Amino acid sequence: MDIGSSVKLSGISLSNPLISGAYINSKTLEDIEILSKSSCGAIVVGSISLKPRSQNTGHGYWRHKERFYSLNSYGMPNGGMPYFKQKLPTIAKVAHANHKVLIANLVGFTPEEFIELIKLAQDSGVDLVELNLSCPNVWDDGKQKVILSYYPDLINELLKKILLTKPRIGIGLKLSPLPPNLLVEVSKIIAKSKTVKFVTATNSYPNALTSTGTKVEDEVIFAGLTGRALKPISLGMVKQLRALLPSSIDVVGCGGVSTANDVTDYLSVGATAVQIATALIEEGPSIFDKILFQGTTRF
Ligand code: RRO
Repeated sequence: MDIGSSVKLSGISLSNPLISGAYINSKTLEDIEILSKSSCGAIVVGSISLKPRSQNTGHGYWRHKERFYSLNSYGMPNGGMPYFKQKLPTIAKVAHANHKVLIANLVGFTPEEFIELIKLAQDSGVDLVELNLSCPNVWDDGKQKVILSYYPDLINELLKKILLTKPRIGIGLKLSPLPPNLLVEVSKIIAKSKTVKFVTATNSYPNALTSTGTKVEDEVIFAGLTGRALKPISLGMVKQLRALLPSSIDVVGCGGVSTANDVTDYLSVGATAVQIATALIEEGPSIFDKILFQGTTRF
């Protein structure tokens, strides 16, 4: 399997199937300038929320000493509408000048907030949006914000409201790791929504702890699990989604990708492309060159 060839994601050509996923260094114009110089096919900017958010206190990121997994609890720090209204058009221009597709990862706390953010992306020259239905680390006053992926009725309501606005931009959903029954239910909603062009599986597994603790501060105890340990779960979800969704909806693999073999694993179960995030933290943007030039030991 050739992982260096162009692919079409929701009708848009990527020079290769490697996408830099939303992570801690994909939130500013300067971050995107750096990622634009890498050899990925597309860049995700975000997560972007309506209001600016600062990082949860504490380190935000922990790695297992043998790198079996990582944990994060950043809490979605980003400049919000004030920053992105000004910078997103330039971010899109920078990505396009470097032949990268630009995907904006958006987080609303109500359907109306999602709709406002979709409009911002549309008006700023972004190519696709990815609605983040899966951020595990947002806590206000000690209470965790709802992780939409686990609430099919709320997803249904959100997609119906978005459809009424007749969005011009292709819309994707980034999901949490889901158990099989919920996955079937959510897939049915996505399949009949007429709103969704791609699904990314998966974001981090919520509310993880290590034996040494992941305590950030008293009210923020848990973190999202990513990296190698997540890959079998995300890979299984991609295969299930590919069987559950119509072929008009693409599936993007995400979880534990750091080698060419990881990429072929996802593509071989039906992913159109893959996102890389934890390995970007660990290895930096040269990860894309490493993957593209190392070749695979299978297929
Ligand atoms: O910022 C975060 O803590 C975060 C986000 Br928005 C997300 O979607 N997934 C994640 O693991 N961390």
